Amino acid sequence: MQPAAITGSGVFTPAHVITNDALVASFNAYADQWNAEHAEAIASGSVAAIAHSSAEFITAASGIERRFVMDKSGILDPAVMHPWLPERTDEEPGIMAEMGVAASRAALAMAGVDTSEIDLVICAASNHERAYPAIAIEIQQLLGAGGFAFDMNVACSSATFGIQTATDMIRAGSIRRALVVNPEICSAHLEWRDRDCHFIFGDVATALVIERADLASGPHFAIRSTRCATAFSNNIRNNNGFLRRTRAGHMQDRRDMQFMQNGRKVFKEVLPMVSAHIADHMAAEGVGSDDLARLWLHQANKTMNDYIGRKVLGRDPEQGEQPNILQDYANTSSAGSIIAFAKHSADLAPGAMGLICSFGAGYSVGSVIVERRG
Ligand code: CO8
Repeated sequence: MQPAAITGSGVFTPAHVITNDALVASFNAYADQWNAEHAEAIASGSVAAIAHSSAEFITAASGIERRFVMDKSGILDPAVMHPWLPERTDEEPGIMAEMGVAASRAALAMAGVDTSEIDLVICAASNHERAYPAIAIEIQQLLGAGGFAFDMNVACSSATFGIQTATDMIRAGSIRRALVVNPEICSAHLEWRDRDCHFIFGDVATALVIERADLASGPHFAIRSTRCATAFSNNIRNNNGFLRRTRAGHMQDRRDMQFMQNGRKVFKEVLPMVSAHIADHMAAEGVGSDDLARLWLHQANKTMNDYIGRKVLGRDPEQGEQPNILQDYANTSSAGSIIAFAKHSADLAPGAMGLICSFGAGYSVGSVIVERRG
């Protein structure tokens, strides 16, 4: 069996930033406008007025302070409330492929790997902008990579499930080098008109080069072990899909065609699932809490991460042991733990161990135990 290693990581960060204050100002203007337009119905009690959002609530409930998006003009326009991402011709690179290529180039440069040496591209993300041809094959073509490529979707856990898939292929000897790419345009899928969730997501793309450990040309992270698990739940759900036009009423602007969640239930049910998953994975690998120098967790909620950090380490994590990036990026679905890894791993000394963990819709949870080498 060939051991695998993460040899490069890259992050593409969109140019547009929305602070909580700017987000709340536009949401409240939208709410005031909607309430004025529906004043009679609100007065008669047939519809409820839309309540104002609050930047203080957002920071206290989630830890999020701002988010990057591909287009903020539409999101912040109370008459629009979604991003504008103009359609491209079939001859132009797609927007997801373009973001993925930017992150991939950074990861390849860090690994010192030429695109022609890549045998596999996985585009692992929560949404894909079309059904076919696969975004991964477009990324493969734009990069000039070899081998084969395919798309994967396990919502927030897409990246860790992608890492396991690539690692297993390297172990089995069917490939030597893989790119696992996570372009996430969460802003196009989020309901910006719903104050319960309008603050949660941002856009980004991340990429990892995973190769046979003996091919690594510089410092890298040996992948000691990966573990994935799923358990069906409707608490994070989206009912948009290719059967839409076959169903009466599905062509309307229905709320359940965007991101839906019961946040409180997710919080209560996912936390024990993730804590037990990590504990079992560590025990199976003979890794104790004292052996872990760093946790790169899924970036959904600061309180959630604080809780998981305490459970895994058996104490409050020290400064830098469990880096959060959600204050700057918000929840970027599958890319969150990889941004944390990319930005907060270079300082680890050889022999130091860390754990990447993602969790979310499905439910799904994926963990990867790595060790710094070189
Ligand atoms: N401003 C002011 N007040 C608000 C706001 C707001 N913006 N939003 C809600 N409130 C109010 C509520 O109405 C409620 O009022 P009341 O008590 O009067 O009913 C009160 O504040 C408390 O609301 P909540 O109970 O909803 O607040 P919570 O403390 O539970 O915090 C969170 C909400 C932050 C959403 C929290 O529940 C949470 O983080 N839960 C975990 C969620 C999570 O991890 N989900 C994972 C989803 S990501 C994923 O799986 C990927 C999916 C696929 C990607 C999709 C891409 C878009």
